[in-house]
Amino acid sequence: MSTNKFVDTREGIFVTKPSLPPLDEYVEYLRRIWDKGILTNMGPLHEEFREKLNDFLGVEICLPSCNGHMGLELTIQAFELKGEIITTPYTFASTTHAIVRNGCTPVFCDIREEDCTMDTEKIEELITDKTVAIVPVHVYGLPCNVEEIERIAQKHGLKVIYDAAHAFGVRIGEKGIAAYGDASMFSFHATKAFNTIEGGCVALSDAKRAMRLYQLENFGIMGEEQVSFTGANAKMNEFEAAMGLCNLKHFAENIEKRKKVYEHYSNRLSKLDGVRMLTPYRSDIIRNYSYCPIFIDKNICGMGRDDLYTYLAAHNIYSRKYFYPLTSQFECYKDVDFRGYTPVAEKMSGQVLTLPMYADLELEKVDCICDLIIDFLK
Ligand code: T4K
Repeated sequence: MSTNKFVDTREGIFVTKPSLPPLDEYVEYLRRIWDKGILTNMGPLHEEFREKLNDFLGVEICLPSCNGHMGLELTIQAFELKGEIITTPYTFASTTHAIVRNGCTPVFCDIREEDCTMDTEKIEELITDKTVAIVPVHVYGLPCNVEEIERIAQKHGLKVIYDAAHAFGVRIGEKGIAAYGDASMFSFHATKAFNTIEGGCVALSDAKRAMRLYQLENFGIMGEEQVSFTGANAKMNEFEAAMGLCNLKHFAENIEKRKKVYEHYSNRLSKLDGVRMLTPYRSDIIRNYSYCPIFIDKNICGMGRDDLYTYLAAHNIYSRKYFYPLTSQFECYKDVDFRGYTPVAEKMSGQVLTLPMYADLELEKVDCICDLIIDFLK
């Protein structure tokens, strides 16, 4: 049997690199796991991490999960949604898959050029009597227009479940991002600004739905002899919770480092002809600098995004095209006619290149990457 190799083992600078805590801090937690012999199934470190997350996100209920995707998929199930769900195709496979795997139909709303989030002016025209929810994406950690989404959802009686996979630690003014919508899913994958190796969490305020989600994460088991729901296995294990407890201590410092990297890129690239970077929809947003997307306008630069991607790769700089193609263009959906006209999403998807971005990326390396981009576009 041959296996696909997923993890990139080339030498070079990659789009991201996981933040790891000092090893001895992690080993301290490992000792606790060894002492107790509890490795998973909502053990003591899971519970400690859960409480820390509640405080950090400023929410009453927050449930860790084995990854962000299962958190989102099971949240849709916990809310018992059946029908059409308005979402955007400018996202990772997970968002659309979570909707489809629940037997719901995604209806694609276009995005805004300024920040690639859902264009709230286009939502209402997509609502029908089958619409049950909106699943917007805080893409790259840039918040959607949460006030407008809330207004529309209340007017039409729709649930709002945010794909906040990229948005851990983001704030809108005084409020943490998890305060908005009926639920928000955060991803703690190795490639994210905050990681638990694999992992994620869902913040939500409805205690009944939260209890359902908790049970769905453990096969729908209610007691030793009672299984009430067709759940899955989406529990975060103790090793992941330990990584979360360690990384949380270094999160603020890591975001400061990311900010420096992002601003360095921005100073050097954002004013170039034909190159654009994104702007949050409000000036009081505290960002987490999850990603560094730039958009290349071929009509102005002469060269397109794909040319730049190849050029950088030839210099061992491995950028990524997050998010190309749109999820609506995936092979697995080629025979499905999902509703939605998304020309802006298509345009942005054809122009985007996400540059290497991580806390320990040296500014000299950022300069080398910028020099290559500037030389290439000349
Ligand atoms: N919603 C949105 C909007 C999302 O973006 C995601 C995930 C989800 C939902 C679902 O959340 P999770 O279920 O994943 O928690 C990566 C991540 O696997 C995925 O979490 C992420 N979004 C997506 C945007 O990116 P790939 O397939 O591009 O990852 P991969 O393995 O190519 O890694 C990218 C680069 O990172 C590599 O070139 C090298 C570096 N890397 C990667 C890993 C895994 C490392 O240096 N060390 C590592 O351990 O999907």
